[in-house]
Amino acid sequence: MDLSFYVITLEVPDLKRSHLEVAKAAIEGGATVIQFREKNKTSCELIEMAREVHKITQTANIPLIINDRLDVAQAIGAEGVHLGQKDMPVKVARRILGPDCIIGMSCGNIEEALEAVCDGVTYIGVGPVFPTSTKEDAREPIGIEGLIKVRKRVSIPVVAIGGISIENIESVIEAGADGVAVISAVAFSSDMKAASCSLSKKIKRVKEAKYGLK
Ligand code: TZP
Ligand code: MG
Repeated sequence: MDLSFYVITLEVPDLKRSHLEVAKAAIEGGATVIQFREKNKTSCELIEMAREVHKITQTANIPLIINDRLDVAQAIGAEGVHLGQKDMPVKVARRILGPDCIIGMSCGNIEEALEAVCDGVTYIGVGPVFPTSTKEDAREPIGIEGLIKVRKRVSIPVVAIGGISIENIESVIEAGADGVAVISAVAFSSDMKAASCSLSKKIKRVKEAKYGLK
């Protein structure tokens, strides 16, 4: 599983952008995983929308992760779920979803990260690293130093999130993040595919320089 360029979908009505359009452009631009994140729709609507997004992630052969909603993930056969600190406990989710399902968890400090690892998550989302206005109830940014501290203590994949853009993405990879999750850097950009392309190329370039990967 390649978590390096993790794009989270957002509907942007002002720009007439749907989850599907964001996901499509992100995939065309090199996203390696898509998270469907929607907090204001009925279950019926969520299932319908997530199913459409799943069709294109399946064609692209990349995982689809559903934010918060295990039931929606199960209903459409998504590859994973992403849970927050106040969502269903990871152990319960793991019992329901089984050993092969991807389970991610948002963590903002070392304690949360260690607990998530103990509980059997597949990866942790660490942040917000930088200030973000996309998540209303986001906690204080932990900065690159906070990210490095968590990175040093866990050996499972770390996906950095929060305020990541083309300007600061290099510092996040240099800090040891396996992947980078973005919302606004794609969904609010003037050209979503071009923005995704630039981000994914930069991730590859910095990783190759750091780890010597091809
Ligand atoms: N969790 C922590 S920060 C954040 C989430 C969902 C929002 C990330 O959005 P952006 O626009 O990439 O800062
Ligand atoms: Mg959540």
